[in-house]
Amino acid sequence: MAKIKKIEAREILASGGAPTIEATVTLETGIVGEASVSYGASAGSKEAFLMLDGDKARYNGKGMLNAIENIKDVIAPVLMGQEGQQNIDKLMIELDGTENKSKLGGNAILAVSMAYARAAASDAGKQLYEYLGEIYSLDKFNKLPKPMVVMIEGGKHADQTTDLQEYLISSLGNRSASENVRVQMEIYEALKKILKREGLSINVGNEGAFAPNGITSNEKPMEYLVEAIKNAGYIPGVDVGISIDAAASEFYDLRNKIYDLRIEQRKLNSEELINYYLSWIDKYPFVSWEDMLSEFDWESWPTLSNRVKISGGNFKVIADDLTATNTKLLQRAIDEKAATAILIKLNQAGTVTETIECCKKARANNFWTVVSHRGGGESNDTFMVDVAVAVGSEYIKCGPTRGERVAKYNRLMRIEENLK
Ligand code: 2PG
Ligand code: MG
Repeated sequence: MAKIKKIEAREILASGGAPTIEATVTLETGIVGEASVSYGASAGSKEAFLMLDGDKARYNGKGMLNAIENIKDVIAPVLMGQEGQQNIDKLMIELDGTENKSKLGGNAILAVSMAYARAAASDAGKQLYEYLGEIYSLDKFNKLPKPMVVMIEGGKHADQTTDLQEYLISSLGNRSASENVRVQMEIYEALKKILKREGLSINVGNEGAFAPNGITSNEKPMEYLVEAIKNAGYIPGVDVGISIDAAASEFYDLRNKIYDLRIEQRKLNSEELINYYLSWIDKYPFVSWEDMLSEFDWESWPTLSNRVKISGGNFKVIADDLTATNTKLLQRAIDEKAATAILIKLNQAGTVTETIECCKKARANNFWTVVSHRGGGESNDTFMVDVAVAVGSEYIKCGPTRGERVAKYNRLMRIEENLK
């Protein structure tokens, strides 16, 4: 029996130096589960509500004491003596009663949901990914997710770099998880040498990827990545490929329906932007393109997906801000053929159950899932890796360095060892 006896919550620091919520759930058996929530820098508008205090006298308004109070005063009394992940999540969703968890805060609800999952998993003597697989009746996985590693970052994750937010290396082939991680890190080192040679700084951004300023075009980083792959002794398109996350909502001027590519001093409409992207297709071994268009430009997404296909682009079009780990939005993307893959972030959904349900729907419709870290406020928690393993995700997306990022790859390698 995994009945809840006690729920505690507190502020701890996330990667950006502002607080996040850590929750501790104690079961009647005395078993304890702890978890902390991550949140983004370039968050989409459809995500579960991130409740911040807004009190400028504390952490510039970014405190989370109000959300924590909701856990202690509103959520905890209702959950006492309750058990079962789906039941716990449902009770919190009902208690909140809003579409986007704005009453209690998605951060409050998710912290409890994740901490309960940890407690229940250890109560059952199971690894978290095993527990998730069992309670959500997921198919047994036969492969581990591959790393999709942010190598160069710009946009909102850095200062004065590219307009596009992320340039990533995605593992290909049949290497083990630990070998994939090794290959990625060797490419990261090779990239460092190239950037130094080019006179660019090797400082890192929010996600531990290089964030050199002074890059003159949005295409340049892809040239560096291809060179880095080769210099490290690997074959582009065979051992690893390239992914991009444009995070295009961030440079979309909603009023004028124009994309503003600042470093190239170009303002493009949707059609022009798509043509600009398509000119890259034959030059680079792409694995995926994420959020290449704004979440407020839905009608252009099917055009992009279709034009990628007819241009011979054999890679995935990933929706992130567009779908926000929300099954209704995912359904719309499926119906309208707006994308072919979905980024999965626990805090976009706001409960473990909704996150997994979204992954299941994606899988049932042949969409890839890519479980992702967050930019601005990543916690040290590795829960996302267990989700990725449990749902048989194709990739996990995470930065290459900084403690909160390497923790994810370390968890993946430990899981691989467990499975041997
Ligand atoms: C993204 C994420 C993670 P953020 O857009 O995919 O890289 O960024 O968490 O800032 O939204
Ligand atoms: Mg994204």
